[in-house]
Amino acid sequence: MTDLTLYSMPSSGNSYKARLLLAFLERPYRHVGIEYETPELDATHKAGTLPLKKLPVLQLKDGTRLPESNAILCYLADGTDWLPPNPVDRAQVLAWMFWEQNQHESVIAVRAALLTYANRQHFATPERLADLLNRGHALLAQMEDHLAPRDWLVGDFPTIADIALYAYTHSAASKGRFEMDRFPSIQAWLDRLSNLPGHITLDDIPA
Ligand SMILES: N[C@@H](CCC(=O)N[C@@H](CS)C(=O)NCC(=O)O)C(=O)O
Repeated sequence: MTDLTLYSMPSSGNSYKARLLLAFLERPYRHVGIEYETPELDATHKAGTLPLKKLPVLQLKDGTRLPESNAILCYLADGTDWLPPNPVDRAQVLAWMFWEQNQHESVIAVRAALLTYANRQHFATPERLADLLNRGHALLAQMEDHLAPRDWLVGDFPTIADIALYAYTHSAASKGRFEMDRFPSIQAWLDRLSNLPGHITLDDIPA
């Protein structure tokens, strides 16, 4: 029996963030998978299950439903080693998580979605794809410079900033066709995170 229910989209990096932290924390939860472009997603919208009309959503024991992947990470990480208690370190973690949402996701994840989801393909003009590729490489270069002298984004241990950025960076080559060979420090950081005990892949969907 568990107190938590996660509504998540199996193919989505934002939903993967929550599944990944729950796995690292070894927290049991009920999983409700709702995929893009399905009648289940339409029904979920009609039922009003998603407070901000997007997945993932974490439902707590008292019925409270938390939206926004990075807010869910903050909630789950509170009191654990994944969110530092020091206010300065904590603010640095949040800074990377805001950057993930307002810079990285809107380029790296969007190009991957344009190349992956059938109903987005008419938006995928060569000009748009090229623009996203250039902007993505610039963002990845920023991460590369930051990670070159350190193992983790903030401090000496992995935090939820690493999980937030890992979610779409780990598939940037396979889904977004970004040239990840140019970024060896990012590759080493991805390997470090994927070698942590409890790591699951995007495709490890709970039954
Ligand atoms: N900022 C949100 C973005 C969530 C989001 O865009 N979710 C998409 C999947 S990645 C979704 O729910 N799409 C379904 C829809 O728009 O109907 C977060 O980080 O949770």
